[in-house]
Amino acid sequence: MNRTDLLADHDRGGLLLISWLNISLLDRELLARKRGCLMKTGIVDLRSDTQTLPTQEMIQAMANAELGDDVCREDPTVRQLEELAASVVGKEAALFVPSGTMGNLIAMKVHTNPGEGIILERDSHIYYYEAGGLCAICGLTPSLIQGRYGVIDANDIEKVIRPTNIHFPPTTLLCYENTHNRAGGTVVSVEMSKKIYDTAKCHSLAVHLDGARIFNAAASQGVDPKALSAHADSVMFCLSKGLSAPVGSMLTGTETFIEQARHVRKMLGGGMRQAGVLAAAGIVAIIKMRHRLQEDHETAGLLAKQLSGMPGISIDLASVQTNIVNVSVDTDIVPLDVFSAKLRSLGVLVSARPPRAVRMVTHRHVTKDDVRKVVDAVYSVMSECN
Ligand code: TLP
Repeated sequence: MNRTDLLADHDRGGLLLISWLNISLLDRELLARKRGCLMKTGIVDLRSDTQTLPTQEMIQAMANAELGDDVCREDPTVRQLEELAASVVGKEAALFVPSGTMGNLIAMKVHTNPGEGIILERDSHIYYYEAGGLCAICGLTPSLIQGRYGVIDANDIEKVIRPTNIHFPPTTLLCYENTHNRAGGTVVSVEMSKKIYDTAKCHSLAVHLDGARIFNAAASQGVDPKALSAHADSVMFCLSKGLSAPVGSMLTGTETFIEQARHVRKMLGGGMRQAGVLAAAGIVAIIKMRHRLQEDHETAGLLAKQLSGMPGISIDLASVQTNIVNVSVDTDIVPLDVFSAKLRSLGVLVSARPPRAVRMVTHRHVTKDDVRKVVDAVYSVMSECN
């Protein structure tokens, strides 16, 4: 990237605060890649599948999208996306929301009242990564269950439901996650989903599925996503992860639920105006991009196999079921931050999972050839530190 290019970006308002002299070579490469949308630069970015950039087809669809004010329900492209999203997971209706976090938050708010109790897996995204919204905004008290590979055992649900008693918050909602992010993209089977749902229903609980990566879950089992979403009253899924849309998630459920959700979305400031410009990319994500996810799973499997067994590295191969690989590092050999920094200097970006692991996520921009580069980089860091 040269100075002229940078200034051109500067003119567009994209890089106002970044001076040419202050950005590292790596940052320059990252910027170049972002500017070029899909330009390959040699960096392997495994931090998340949220790093995927829109496809050319998405950009075209965004440029041509028919628009209107979606707060007034006048954006035809958003309406089309919502119908498509509902049908793909077999629900009556859907709502386009800015993020997965907001989708989960709205679901909790609609299903519960402040002062009630919610059941979650101990490492679930809603509990661990969503800024405490369940307590701060919904006023819920969480009861946590330790899952196995992120999957709740239905028998444990009863153990955390408190009896009806003046001292306890009444438990009204159960949320589960498929695939489970922190457990390593692990999958809840159709059978387990049914057991969880049936048990929750025996106790009159509402059930919400954080299906940010439900299409990965479906692809890895070779089932229709509807087979999984059937075992939840509401389902959230993301368009902006492995599916490559730049922004947005879908919340789905009954018509009544979505009507209430639309109101809560407005309350939270998530009502968007000409959002069809984003929804257009979401439509391509659902129609096209979900069908290629198995490729990412194969790349992750290859990566995991090639890294496991390397001195100082360990991977639970049973946890590698979709596109996430949790890699444990012997921190007596190399501290985690040094490991990540050294990989970064070799052009491999990972996210830290302290105290002893990093996460590597495969997606559309990570090829099977890149796996070689990552394996060589890890080998080089471990040999240097040993
Ligand atoms: N996960 C992100 C980070 O927040 C960790 C990632 O890089 O994986 N549910 C699940 C299971 C998720 O993995 C995520 C995002 C969300 C919800 C929230 O989605 P966004 O980021 O759109 O709010």
